[in-house]
Amino acid sequence: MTIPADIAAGFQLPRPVLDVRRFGSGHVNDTYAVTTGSGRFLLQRINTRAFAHPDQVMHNIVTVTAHLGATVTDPRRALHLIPTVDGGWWHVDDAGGWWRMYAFIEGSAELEAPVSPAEMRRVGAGLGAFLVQLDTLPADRLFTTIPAFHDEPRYVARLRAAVAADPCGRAAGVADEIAHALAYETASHDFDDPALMPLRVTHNDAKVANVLVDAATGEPLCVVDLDTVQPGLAVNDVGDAIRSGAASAAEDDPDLAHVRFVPELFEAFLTGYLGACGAVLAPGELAHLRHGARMMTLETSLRFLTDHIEGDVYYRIDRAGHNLDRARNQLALLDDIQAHWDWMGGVIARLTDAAR
Ligand code: GN1
Ligand code: MG
Repeated sequence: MTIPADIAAGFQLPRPVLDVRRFGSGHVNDTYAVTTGSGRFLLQRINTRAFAHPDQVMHNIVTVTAHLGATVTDPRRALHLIPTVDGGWWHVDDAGGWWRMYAFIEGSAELEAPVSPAEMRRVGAGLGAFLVQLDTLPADRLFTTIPAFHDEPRYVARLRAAVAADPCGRAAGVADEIAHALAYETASHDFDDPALMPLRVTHNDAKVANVLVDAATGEPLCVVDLDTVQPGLAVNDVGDAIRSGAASAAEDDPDLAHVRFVPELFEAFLTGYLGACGAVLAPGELAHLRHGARMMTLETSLRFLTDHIEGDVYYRIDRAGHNLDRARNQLALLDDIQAHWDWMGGVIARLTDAAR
């Protein structure tokens, strides 16, 4: 059994370590807050089921944090890795677990739906600034640590394979949800053509909770949870922010009467985002912003539903049926995004004209 307090001792920390406790809301990695005599730190175990090459994940994080750190003077505006006692960036425990540590960003807050329009505009500004900062880091400097991570036709195929294998006998009970998700199969091909948009260094898990804001002023501080940073499409980051932030409820709210797409939050996000990075985006990216929202909501629908059918093997769950609740919630949001399709196009045309 690995004790996080022992692991913490493997990093270059001020002594003594006073307290180690679970922290945060991630579904994949394990995160702990480590309190020392002078300052707090964030200790994380990388989930090697999700990330088969943790050394490549760490290469990407070291590269990106160094690039971001070089452009900011306020330490709260970039993540800082803490080296191990022997000068590396990660510690492998006796059980083969991979651990890394960051300085804790004090006085920060993590947002979760429902957020306010002012908050959503700041999330947009924070994510747009992140894109601008990383525009000067060539995507081929990073490894693709999760191949085909946002390849929706592959997630459609995986859902079909899970239904065919049906390892837990759950498929018949979710026939309606399966049909609902598969009704969006055509949309899953929206980004099949690689010439549509440039590959950039993108976050790939850009939900609003991953844009830390100042707890006192609400200003965006820093984009966190960099494990999935790899070559990708900017519009998928836009889509993740919209599905997680322009929604009236958290992604696992089981009461579907709560789940709505919130038009003013979509507009607030894009106002902040395009204000920060509109000048840097390519025409193909500007043309596919709303497709990103549909694509990422479809993706979470497919992945949560597949995980439910496969027996909850990927996402951490806190209750029976949690992944099914998540899937139903995201499908309801997907329908409401689709219902606003033309409206979204009008808003994007207006905002991109204004940015020109
Ligand atoms: C996972 O672990 P967390 O919460 O950062 C997942 C994302 C999903 C998200 C849904 C590596 O992110 O892709 O969008 O859950 N990360 C991975 O909340 O699979
Ligand atoms: Mg993540």
